[in-house]
Amino acid sequence: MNGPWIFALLPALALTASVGPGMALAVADGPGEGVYLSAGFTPDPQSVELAFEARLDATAEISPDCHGYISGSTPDVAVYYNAGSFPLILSASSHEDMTLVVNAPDGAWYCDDDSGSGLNPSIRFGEPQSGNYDIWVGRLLGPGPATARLSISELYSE
Ligand SMILES: [Ca+2]
Repeated sequence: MNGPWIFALLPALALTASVGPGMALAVADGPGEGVYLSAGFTPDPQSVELAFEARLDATAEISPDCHGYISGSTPDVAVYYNAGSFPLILSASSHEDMTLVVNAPDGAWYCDDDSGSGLNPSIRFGEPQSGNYDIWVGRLLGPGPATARLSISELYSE
């Protein structure tokens, strides 16, 4: 299920997570952002405003279960999460129909289209693992410029 570019990128992502923000090691297809969060973080939610060019078809590149066009091989936001007893809820909002694509610490892909409010994507990890969550927001309608607010929370979904 993994696209070839994912295999090529994994070592760079792991290194990036350990050194914090700065995606210079990764493919230059977006600014990327590294975030470290520990269970019980405040403020909650953590919001990240994203502006990106939707280019890669997640259905073709990642999994038939995934939808939307993502920016590229570099995640929009890479969250290193130190888990506790809370759930981890990743969601996004936009003026248009968006999706979420997440590669979780277990190595699996988690994708969603409309599980949040309205057409917002939302993915809830009930018993999240500690580790790196690579997160992309996808534009459902196709390639093109997009803006979205990504929300990282233990309490709320967009
Ligand atoms: Ca959606």
